Amino acid sequence: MRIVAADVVVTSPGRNFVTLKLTTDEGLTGLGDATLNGREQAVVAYLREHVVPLLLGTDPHRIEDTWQSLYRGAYWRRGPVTMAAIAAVDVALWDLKAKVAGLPLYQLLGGASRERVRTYGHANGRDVPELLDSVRARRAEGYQAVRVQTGVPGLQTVYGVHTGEAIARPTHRALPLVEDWDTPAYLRHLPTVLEAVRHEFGPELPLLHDAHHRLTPVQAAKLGKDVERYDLFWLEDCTPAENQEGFRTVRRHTTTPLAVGEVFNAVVDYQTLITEQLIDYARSAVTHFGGISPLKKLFDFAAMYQVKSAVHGPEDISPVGTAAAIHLDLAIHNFGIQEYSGHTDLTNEVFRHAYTFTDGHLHPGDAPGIGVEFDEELAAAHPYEAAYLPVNRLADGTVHDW
Ligand code: KDG
Ligand code: MG
Repeated sequence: MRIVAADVVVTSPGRNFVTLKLTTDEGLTGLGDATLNGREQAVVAYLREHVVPLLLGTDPHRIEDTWQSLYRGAYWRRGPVTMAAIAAVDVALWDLKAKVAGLPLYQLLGGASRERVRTYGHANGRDVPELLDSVRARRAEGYQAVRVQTGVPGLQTVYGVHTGEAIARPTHRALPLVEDWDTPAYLRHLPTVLEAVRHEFGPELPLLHDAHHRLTPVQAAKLGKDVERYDLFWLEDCTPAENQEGFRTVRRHTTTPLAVGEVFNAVVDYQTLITEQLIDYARSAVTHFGGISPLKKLFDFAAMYQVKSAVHGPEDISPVGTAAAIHLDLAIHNFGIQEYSGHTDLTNEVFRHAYTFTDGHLHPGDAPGIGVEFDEELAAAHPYEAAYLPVNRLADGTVHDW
């Protein structure tokens, strides 16, 4: 079997998604997600100009060899654009291999290690009453674990809070939305929010919170300590993790569980964090980490240190990337939780998928491959729209981590 076509399609059924479709001489197709929020066209060019010519005529069964040749053969290592492009190829090849076998992908990854995959959903509000309503709404949808984000008094727009032009949804306009940030105000406010949520919903509901890379290690350590009594399932991205050693300070001071990794794209990014057991959950996405092959290796490595999986699953991962994650989640032993925001009805029409969401849990379904069909005609009716993620500034105008 040979690859005879490799098409890269950008569609925007509400937001942009980049999809790679590989076709074989036997007429089989495999899909991969290459969406890099706010930088989509860079991955499109990387795939079309540099990767597709290398794939045509090759044997799609040679997944590891293809991965290694795209990674090592480029000489230039890592980076989100490269790794999103390689991820799309890797997932499309796994999709093809599983279709040839006539099996859902999780069967090729070792088979099911559980019946279904626990998820968490996103609750948010500009203030506490709005947040409490949002938690109620997520619970009514079936979620059994909830991430809570609120506005901060004195700030106009804060990460994770829908204010019309919402969270990780890029705004379709020429320049990024500018948000504001004040770390001391946030550190004072968050414990009062968690107090209100625990008071309303009791001690059992698993609660998560995302600090979105905004704190220094010592600020993160203080926050972790201050919120210990609210028993978070995790505190996410409490400090920028390129400085892996920074987590030593956080870990030394708090028993609040820590989750990190959505902006990482290689196993080595986690080396200190995992070998020193500085985190509890590894949060990379199939789509940004080079695909299923390296993410499986990461989780096997993490398992030796009792670190669990928590695959990144916001709206900006397409249903193709989501499906790939659910197959992996079902198969690995050290599964922790899966982030799941769901997609709009239109997105789910463009990407018809076999995975299902019931009682806060996902199942990949038993269709051969990853179980996603791409409606290219509908995709073409919703072309690319230029979009940026927001940027963050302090009161004096200094750019801060978003
Ligand atoms: O594109 C950026 C988003 O994927 C990110 O901001 C979402 O932090 C995020 C999360 O935890 O889902
Ligand atoms: Mg996050």
